[in-house]
Amino acid sequence: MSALTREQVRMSRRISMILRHRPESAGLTLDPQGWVPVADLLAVLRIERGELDAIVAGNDKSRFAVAAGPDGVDRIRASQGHSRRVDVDLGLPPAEPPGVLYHGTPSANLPSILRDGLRPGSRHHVHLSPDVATALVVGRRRSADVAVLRVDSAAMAAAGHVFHRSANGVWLTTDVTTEYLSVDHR
Ligand code: HQG
Repeated sequence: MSALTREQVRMSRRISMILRHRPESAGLTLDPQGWVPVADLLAVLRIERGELDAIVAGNDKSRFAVAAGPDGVDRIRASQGHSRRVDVDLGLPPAEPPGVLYHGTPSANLPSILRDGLRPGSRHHVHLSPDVATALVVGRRRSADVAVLRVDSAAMAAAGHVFHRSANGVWLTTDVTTEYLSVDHR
């Protein structure tokens, strides 16, 4: 994977903001599954297709997906992470999760999480990581003092909770109640 330049990282953040949170700020409307025509996004960003492709390919978490629509026109969407205020259904099929998943969070959130469970907050889903290393990276976005929670996803799945796996490997579920949570380390 090629590293992005600073300018490309800045552009990538802007694309995340548009495709996950505020499409209207760029005059764009997402389709019900979250896609917009690539050409429309290029016009907003005033960049060439090659530059967008480099940003998509070099993105450290493969945040964006590009695919031809039924009409043959190339479209782009964010693979996960949309705000609840953006009415998008990615249409991901239910998936059988691994037996254990992880969630990294600032240690300061622990008392509240152990009382109320994991909530999706402003997003559509709670985001879970397949391993501790990934969970640590997610938590460190917000704090140097990170705790990692273990999620008993096997028991959740057995109890009928639905999981989805995003195109870039993030596990998504609606919420995680406290009975399925334990502190892996803090
Ligand atoms: C916390 C990144 C107190 C939760 C990552 C988290 C991910 C609670 C914060 C994606 C709580 C929400 C999402 C409760 C949850 N009490 N705090 N009851 N329930 N929280 O950003 O999981 O780089 O919405 O622990 O890789 O940190 O953007 O969720 O700290 O996939 O592509 O509330 O964002 O991807 O924060 O991260 P977020 P997240 P990108």
